[in-house]
Amino acid sequence: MTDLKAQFVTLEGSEGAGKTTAMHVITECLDAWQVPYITSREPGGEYNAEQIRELLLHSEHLDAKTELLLMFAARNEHLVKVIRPALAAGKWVVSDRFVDASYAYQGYGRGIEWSNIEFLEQMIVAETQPDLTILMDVDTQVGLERAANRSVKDRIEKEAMPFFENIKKGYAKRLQAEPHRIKSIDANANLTAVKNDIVAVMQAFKNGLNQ
Ligand code: Z5A
Repeated sequence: MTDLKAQFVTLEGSEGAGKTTAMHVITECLDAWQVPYITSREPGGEYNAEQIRELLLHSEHLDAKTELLLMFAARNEHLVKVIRPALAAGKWVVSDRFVDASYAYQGYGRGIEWSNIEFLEQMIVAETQPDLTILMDVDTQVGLERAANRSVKDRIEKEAMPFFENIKKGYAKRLQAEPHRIKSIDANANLTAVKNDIVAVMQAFKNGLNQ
């Protein structure tokens, strides 16, 4: 077991970006480093938050502001009951999506003002910011073609192309604002190339911790 301080790692990307594969690669790195960790996801990752996820993904209609507030309500449960206790116990946390998704989806996708999301971020996330975010950057058309193979689409996945183009712009804005934390991977590439890129990002991150 290595003595690396527990880190908070998040995974982001638009529809069909390949986050499932990315999650496997990240946990393989953590296994190899012999660090304790948990994996989780948003919306969800905790009992109440999973109930909210059901509402978010399977309700017939939700107003955009309701959607935003529910994302942050779920996030608060996730933070208070899972993320902060794990980090305090010395475990790394790897979350499939976190607050950047709210800026991309509710901000750019739904058109909610950035300042409203910032307000909620200060209130709910506060100092529990990710140390590293891996952004799976896929062309919208490629991502949608990959995701088209899914048998059942949830409420958000049913959105049309322009919505997902806006998501991509939202993530690009986050990347531009925080290039030290967010590392973008070309998720259009073949699986081997994507895996190698993720391992390289993880290794560089670990090297930075050792300095
Ligand atoms: N949401 C939000 O609006 N606001 C928020 O604050 C948060 C979330 C936190 C649920 O998320 C929804 O909540 C999500 C955003 C919103 N809605 N959407 N859209 P989720 O993470 O549970 O659902 P998801 O975005 O649909 O992700 P996913 O299905 O878990 O992962 P993915 O990246 O979209 O896809 P994948 O399953 O990893 O890969 C798709 C397919 O492509 C699969 O068959 C793979 O084998 C294939 N694939 C993957 N990589 C490659 C490469 N490199 N080459 C070829 N084929 C590949």
